Amino acid sequence: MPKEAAKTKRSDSPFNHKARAIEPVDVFDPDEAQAEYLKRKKSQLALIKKTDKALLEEMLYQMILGRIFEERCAEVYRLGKIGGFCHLYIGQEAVAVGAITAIDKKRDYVIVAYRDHVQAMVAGISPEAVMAELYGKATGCVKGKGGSMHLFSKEHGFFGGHGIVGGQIGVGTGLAFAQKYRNDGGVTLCFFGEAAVNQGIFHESLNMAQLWKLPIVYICENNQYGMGTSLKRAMSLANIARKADSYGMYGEFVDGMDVMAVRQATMKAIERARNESLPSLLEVRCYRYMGHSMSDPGKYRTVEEIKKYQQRDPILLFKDSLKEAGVFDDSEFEQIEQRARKRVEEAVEFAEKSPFPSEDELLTDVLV
Ligand SMILES: Cc1ncc(C[n+]2csc(CCOP(=O)(O)OP(=O)(O)O)c2C)c(N)n1
Ligand SMILES: [Mg+2]
Repeated sequence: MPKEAAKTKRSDSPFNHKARAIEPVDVFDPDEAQAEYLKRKKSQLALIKKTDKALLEEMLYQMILGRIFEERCAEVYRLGKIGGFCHLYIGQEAVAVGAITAIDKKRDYVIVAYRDHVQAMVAGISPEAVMAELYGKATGCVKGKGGSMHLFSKEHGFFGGHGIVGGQIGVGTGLAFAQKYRNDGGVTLCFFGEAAVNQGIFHESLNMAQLWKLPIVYICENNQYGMGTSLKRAMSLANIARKADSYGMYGEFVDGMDVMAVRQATMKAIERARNESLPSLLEVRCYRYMGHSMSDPGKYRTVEEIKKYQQRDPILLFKDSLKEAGVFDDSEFEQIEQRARKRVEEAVEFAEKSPFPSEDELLTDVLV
């Protein structure tokens, strides 16, 4: 061994993992939920005051519609109306609504994972077409052949609904490449869960996107859990926003319980993508209330933990702030909720009454 190397102390060595390991960041402390709620309300109020009332109403409506739609999905799933897997989004509504209301629907794209019902509706696919798709009916947005995990609509720039964890990160990067190649001014929002960040595709895609300056916003919905594994047990560096540094990319942490904060951060990232052709990574920290899918017994966390997050519920927080800002009164809230409830019932009725695809449709639009 050369003399120089022999002199190097073990703790100085770049190969000594103990010396170099970065401590995982304890990303959530449920006990701080209430303090966070009050802090959030203050900053949310400031953004609400700068936002148009019609847009605020649309955002609240979409969040409530998403919540009621998903609660109804759980009911009809248990009645055996929906086959296959079904992953609910309850608790995460502020992410889809905050981010997708920031896009230009005429030219931007959205691509997501399998927890996709609410994102699809905010992107413009009707609740009827989504519910019918879950029922496997011919009137669904994919003619009943995609089901819950594979919602899709070219007309709405909604490119799935993907069941392979992280698969959509590569496809989304390709969509942004196409937008840049065509120079059409479009931007892609690419959503994925925090468990997808450990996949190679995340790192390969971010590297390319920064290198080729692609107009994409990577939105990591960090709901803290994969199927049943908590982030803290599975990721060496749990501060996902910082991973953007590895690629020289802009990275930011966003509170996913705050719809206005999500919208604000997404608007800025879209601007960066559209005007400077630069990608961004947003780590949006949120929480899912339901199991991973409808068949999850949920043994990996406590009821108390869920209840603590529900104190910071994104819909409650938004309603509280809107009320305090004097935007809506109780009767207006009631009307918005009734409108959403009615629409969900219409969607269920539509799905119930719709026919299943006919036999001659069996092999059309199917790629194997
Ligand atoms: C490549 C791949 N590996 C494993 C699975 C099985 N699987 C389905 S969902 C999931 C967890 C993903 O969690 P996350 O990305 O955090 O999204 P979330 O479900 O929390 O929205 C796993 C491991 C899969 N579908 N694809
Ligand atoms: Mg997750």
